[in-house]
Amino acid sequence: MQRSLGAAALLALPSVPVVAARGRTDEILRFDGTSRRTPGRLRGAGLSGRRMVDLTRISAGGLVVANDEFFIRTACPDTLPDTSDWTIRVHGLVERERRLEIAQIREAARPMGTHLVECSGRGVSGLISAANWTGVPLAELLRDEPRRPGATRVLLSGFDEHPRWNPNYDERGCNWVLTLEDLERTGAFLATAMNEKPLPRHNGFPVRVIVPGWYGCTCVKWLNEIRFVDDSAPATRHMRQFARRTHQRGTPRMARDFRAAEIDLAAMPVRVERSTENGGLTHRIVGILWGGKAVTDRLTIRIDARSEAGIAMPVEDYVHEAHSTWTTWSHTWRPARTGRYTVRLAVDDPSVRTRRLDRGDYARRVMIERV
Ligand SMILES: Nc1nc2c(c(=O)[nH]1)N[C@H]1C(S)=C(S)[C@@H](COP(=O)(O)O)O[C@H]1N2
Ligand SMILES: [Mo]
Repeated sequence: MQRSLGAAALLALPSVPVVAARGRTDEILRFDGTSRRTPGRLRGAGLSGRRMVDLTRISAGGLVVANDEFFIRTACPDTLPDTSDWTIRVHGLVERERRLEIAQIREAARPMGTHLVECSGRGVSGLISAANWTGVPLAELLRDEPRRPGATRVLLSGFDEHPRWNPNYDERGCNWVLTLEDLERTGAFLATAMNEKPLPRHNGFPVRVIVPGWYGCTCVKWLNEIRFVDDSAPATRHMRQFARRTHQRGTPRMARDFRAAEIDLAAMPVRVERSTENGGLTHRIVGILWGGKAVTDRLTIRIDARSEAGIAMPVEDYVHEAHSTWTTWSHTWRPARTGRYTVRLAVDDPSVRTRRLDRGDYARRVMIERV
């Protein structure tokens, strides 16, 4: 039985169709909307610089995305100053302002585990990746900071001075206000390395924030400021722009009215593998599963034809071992006829919050031309 495309597949898998040895034709069917932009390559620069991951090629062996393939949501500003003596300004409601030096952070850095980052905007198009991170927990760095009364939160901000930007279109600036409790609870950390190598420039070199389990818009790159604030701190422009995408109620004016920007459990299909076995066609839907606060074994799949709704069935093949990163799943499928189908996943457990799945954000369509 073919479980997935095998270990080294993330880089090695050629584009469709694949003609395999021994006369057997294997074909990869893409879901709609997969190939609109060239995945795997950095397109554009500065604020509009993007690199999508080619989710069609994700396999059980490629679940830690290599540094030159990890998604990029905003490329490094051309104006980034010299990084050799990078410092982070720690100020606001503290006894004494100070500069946290990059050398100090590197010295304390250690493995932080594998964590997934997803852009709250466009997960379907490949702005999602996971890596092994190295860094220092923010709670540890800030726990003993002599602070002034009322300092309950920190505003984390990065360098975002892009020489060219279009205020009508580009979202410039990245910052987020987290409570000191959020830092402890999430294990938010300052990352200096990704997959045992220094952070790539476009992923925040020399230092970025990773908030495990929260959307990418909280994971500030090129971090240069930590400001202690109190409960009256306003929400930033960036936070308000991301209010909807992080499931806030309306667009809160105050940071304290923002809820945790948590990634709910979610899953989506990424490809259909078609092979000829014993003279018949076998379809296998392969997908990814990520997010949430606990692992699940209640993933279900529903496949709707244009004129006929399917019924939810337990997904056949997956092992969900860690909710801090993603995993693959697969499911055999025998489409009765040709046509367009919609595939959607759900979790058959009312105690698990799945706002995006419920809303149909990750429902995807595929065309079946042969059965
Ligand atoms: N300084 C800065 N940090 C940033 C951003 C940004 O534009 N500027 N974009 C954020 C968003 S919206 C996402 S999804 C993540 C993406 O991280 P990546 O580009 O390393 O994949 O970075 C976040 N950090
Ligand atoms: Mo994002």
